[in-house]
Amino acid sequence: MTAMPTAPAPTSDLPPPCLDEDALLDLPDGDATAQAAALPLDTRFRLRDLITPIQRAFLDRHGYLVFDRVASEDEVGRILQDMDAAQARLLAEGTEKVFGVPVWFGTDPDGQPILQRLGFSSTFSEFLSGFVQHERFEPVRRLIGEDARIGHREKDGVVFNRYINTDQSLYPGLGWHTDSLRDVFYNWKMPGPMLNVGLHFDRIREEDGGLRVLPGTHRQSAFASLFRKIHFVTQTADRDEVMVETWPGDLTVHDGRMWHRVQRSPHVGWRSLRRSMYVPYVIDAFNPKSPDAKTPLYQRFFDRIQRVKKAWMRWRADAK
Ligand SMILES: O=C(O)CCC(=O)C(=O)O
Ligand SMILES: [Fe+2]
Repeated sequence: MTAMPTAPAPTSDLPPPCLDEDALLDLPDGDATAQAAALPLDTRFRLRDLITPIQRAFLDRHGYLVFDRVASEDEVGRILQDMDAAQARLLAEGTEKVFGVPVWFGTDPDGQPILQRLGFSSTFSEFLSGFVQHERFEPVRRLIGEDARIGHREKDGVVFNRYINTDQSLYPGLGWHTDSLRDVFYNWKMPGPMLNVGLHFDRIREEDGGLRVLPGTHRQSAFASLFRKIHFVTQTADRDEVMVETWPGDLTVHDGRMWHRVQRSPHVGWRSLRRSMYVPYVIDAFNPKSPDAKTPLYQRFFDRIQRVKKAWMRWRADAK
């Protein structure tokens, strides 16, 4: 049996250099807007003590930012190790929901259960909990709001994802969606501005599938943000989509109103593994979930779909 790879494969290919902003830190807004507009869509930025005028302008214009390897190789390895431990604990305890949010298990290439989506993951790892609160992320937190905090026990908490392409993967990719739809379901109000912060654990090239975004769609009408595509159903590539190539430890910030998807890997088995983690920054009144929290309606709906999918895949595998 092949052991699940905990640490990412060593990367011999280094990312292209980040944008050199040393001489551009005091740009007036108008100049920053013009410079950001002229940058290629795959520009990689360096996370500094402050979000720079160009970074702000790029985010305003396109709806996302990619920060070069904010987590070290050791940190990436340690978080992945703790998520393996969380998987073992969830399996041993037979846990199906954490704070009311369903935990998704698929089947790995060796026929073993594999954790594919875990909400509130920072409550399973002291290291992860400390890591997401590290001071290097202060500029990101303040970009969201002076009073923003990490919702370890709010919304879905820190969400850890594993995508894998196998016969019985519950989660090989993710169709087009905006994250604001979730807020519509949580609060019953139209999507307002919100930023989502993701950490990426694997080297993902264009040909490996991975994150695709539709730049500028965060500025669309609320109607387009709900109906431009069919949420989580439409999978087809869009002419204007941009592939977000990642190296382990990269951080992305994206506007929750922007359309994005995760393209399924064309590889199968462990080679297709892709791991990401999303950190919720919250500005609303403190509203932590209790261990016996009710499962939100939309999650019950998705969970039902996932269960049917799992039963169908099992039936198909047995029929072979
Ligand atoms: O895995 C990713 O990078 C994206 C995940 C995502 O879009 C989501 O969970 O809403
Ligand atoms: Fe998303």
